[in-house]
Order: sequence, then structure tokens, then C-alpha cells
Amino acid sequence: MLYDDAEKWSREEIEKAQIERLRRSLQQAAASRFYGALFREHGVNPDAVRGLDDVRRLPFTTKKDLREAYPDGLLAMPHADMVRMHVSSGTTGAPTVIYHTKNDLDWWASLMARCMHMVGIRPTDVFQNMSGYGLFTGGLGIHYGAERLGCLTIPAGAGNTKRQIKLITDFNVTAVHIIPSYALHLANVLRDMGVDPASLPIRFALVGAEPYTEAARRRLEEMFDMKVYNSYGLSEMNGPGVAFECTEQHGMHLWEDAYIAEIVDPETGEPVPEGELGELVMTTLGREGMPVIRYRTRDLTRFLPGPCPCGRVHRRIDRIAGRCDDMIIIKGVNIYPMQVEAILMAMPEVGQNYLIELDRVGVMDQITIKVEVKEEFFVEDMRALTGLQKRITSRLRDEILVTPRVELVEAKSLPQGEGKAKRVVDKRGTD
Ligand code: ADP
Ligand code: K
Ligand code: ZN
Repeated sequence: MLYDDAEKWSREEIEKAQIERLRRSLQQAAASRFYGALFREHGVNPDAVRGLDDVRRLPFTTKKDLREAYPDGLLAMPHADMVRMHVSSGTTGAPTVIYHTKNDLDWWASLMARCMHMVGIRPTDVFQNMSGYGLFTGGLGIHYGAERLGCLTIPAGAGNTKRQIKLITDFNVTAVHIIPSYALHLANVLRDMGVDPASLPIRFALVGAEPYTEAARRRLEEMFDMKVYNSYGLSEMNGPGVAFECTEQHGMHLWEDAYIAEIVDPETGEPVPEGELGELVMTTLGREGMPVIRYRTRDLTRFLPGPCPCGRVHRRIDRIAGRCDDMIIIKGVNIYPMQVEAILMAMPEVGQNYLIELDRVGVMDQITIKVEVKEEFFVEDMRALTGLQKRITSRLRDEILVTPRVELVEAKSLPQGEGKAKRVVDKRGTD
């Protein structure tokens, strides 16, 4: 059963709509100061767009552009038509602002509702949103989607874990939205309270906003006895509701009636061969207040080849491997934090948290990985611990190709915030 007509579109229907909507988006964008100037500079004529290949000739928009246009250089309609703004959480620097009209919010809520419906969430479900509200789009973005679908929606917000748990049990919450690092933390708190996470009524979890691995997903599914669906979005493209897993749990359908997605080589900006990893570039097709054209997301992923068994034609992207700017270069080797997580989360002895520290000792870069060990494995027996440390070190070395220093620490001893996890601390300075 489908929520939305566009879910069952064929490739031809998708492409036809994309071309029409792209033309309209470009016309709309041209009304903004930023795109007005950019289009003049690059000779972009919206009416000349004939096919999807024309997208490649359009100039990119970068985070830097959005920062420089702060606060309203990308507004394509009068300020008075705007009803909401969000500011990116600024994980990687100065903030950027995104505006929405009433129509924009309506469109966003329906995309989000479509995602939730796709995995089986229905108006009879009780939905608790455990992510921060405020400027972060994971709050209101998910909230209005859940309401649109018809769920009783609890705006719990982030943190206050004891109250979260009380709400879940008192109101028989069957679906939640939660970021991965907080979900792992929640499991710890529950166990400390003597509650088995699997005894909670939750059946569905929308998990996203930061990278996590397949191993972390499986861990969450087992601990809570629930289904975890990967949810991807970014403020510049509204927020959540951009791409979402179906019940196959194999890649996220990116809604192509609402966005044009490309994957390019982050160095050259040229398209990568089909199926290869690169930077996701996205264009809004449905936003009137502030269209964004060919936005460099800096998120690394690839298109999954072939049709999805669920029958939806909207192309699937793979789990986000990291951001271009997450990459750690150490001793000339490129490393992504998710490579480390994949190894750690697959080991039963490893707890729910880890931290990567980069240091310079003399002229040598050094990578230290602090790893929480589950209580039951953090024993007095030095030999057992040394053995575990050696095993972790050698598995990590095989994956990242440099030998890290591995420090085993007690469960729950590493810093744990309510927002997106900080996985890397670089103390190398700039000297
Ligand atoms: P910020 O860029 O300040 O973190 P956003 O809230 O807009 O602000 O975050 C969007 C970013 O979050 C994406 O570009 C991506 O890097 C990350 N993200 C969102 N969802 C996922 C997901 N399911 N998997 C991995 N990363 C994600
Ligand atoms: K309801
Ligand atoms: Zn599918």
C-alpha cells in the first residue's frame, strides 16, 4: 500500500516531472539575489532546459555560498511569504539559514509522512520524537510528518532520558525518532535502571542525522527488539524526508519527484561511474521560497544499482559513508570514522561508545582509539583485557592500514552528549 501517487511512478514519469520541475525551480531561483547573479555569470537560461543532462551544465552551490548569502541572499519570494526558518546545526562551522513558505512546509511534511508510511507506521501508532527541537530540523521536520500521517505525536525532544522512558511506557509508544549515538546511550540507561530495552513497546525506529554503520543498526535492533530504518536528510534540502529505507533495509530511496540527485567526484565535480562512491549533489524541485540548485552536500555515498524488490523506482543511495570533511589523513593514509565504527560495533565485547584522538608525537602523527568495553567484559583479568586490546588493534589495523593505539575504557566513561556525536578529536594543532 502506498501513501503517495509519486511512489509508484515509473522512470519515465519521474524524469518527465523532474524536467518540468527543474525548469520551474530555476525560474524561481533566478528571482533571488544569489542565483540572479550566478545565472547571469554562467549564462543559465531556465527556459532552455530540455533534458536532465542539462543539470550538469548548471553551476554548483556550496555551503560557503550559503554562508556568504546569509541571511537572505537566496530568498526567491518576498520575506513576508516566509513562515519558518531553520538554521543548520553547524556541525562543521558557521551556520546557514533555510526559509520555508506555507507550501514548502506542506510539501516537506508530506515527504516525511511518505517515509514513515513506507515502513509500516500508521495513524494507530504512537510516535515519540526524541531528537532536539528548535533550529535542528530533526525536531519539527519529523514532528509534522508524523502528525501529517496521523500518529499521536509526542514532542519529547532530546535528553532527560528517565522522562523519555516514562513517556514510552505510559503512552505505549510504538514508533520513535532517535539519533544513533543517543539510542545506544538509552540502552545503557535502561539497563542501569534494570529495564530490558526489548521489553519496551517500540516497534519502529527512524534513525539518522549522523553516520552509523550496519553493525550499529543490528545492535540496536537486537537490543530493543525493533526495526531500525535509516533516515537521511539535511537542512539545505529541508531536513529529514530526503531519502529513507524501505522495509528491504537495503539502501535509502531518494525521492526523485522532489529532488534531483547526482553523485560526483569531490575533487573534480565530474559524475562518478554508476555505483561508485562520491559526493551527493542535490537540487530541490518543490521548494518555492528558497530553491537550492546543485548543492554540494559533502556527504559520501553511492547509488545502489538495480531495481528494489519493493517495486519503488526512486533510486536508492547507500548508507552515508561519512562527510568529505570527516576524512582523517594520518601517515598519508585516508581514514573515515565509520571504518573504525564498523569494526568496533561488530565485536560483542565493545560497549556503545568510542572516540578517535589524533595527536602529534614529535613529527609523527598518532591515532588513539578509546573504546568502551561492556561491563561484563571489563574484568580484573589483565590477560583477558590485553588479549581483547590486541584483537581490536589488529582488526583495526587490517581495516585502516595504520596501527592505532587502542585504549580500553570502562563502559559509559566517554563523553556522551544529546546531539550529534563527536567521534574525532584532533589535537595535532596547526604548527
Ligand atoms: P549540520 O550540517 O550542521 O550537521 P544538518 O542538521 O543539516 O546540519 O545535518 C545534515 C547532515 O547530517 C547531513 O549532511 C549528513 O552529513 C548527516 N546525516 C543526516 N542523516 C544521516 C544519515 N542517515 N546517515 C549519515 N549521516 C546523516
Ligand atoms: K492517531
Ligand atoms: Zn525499496
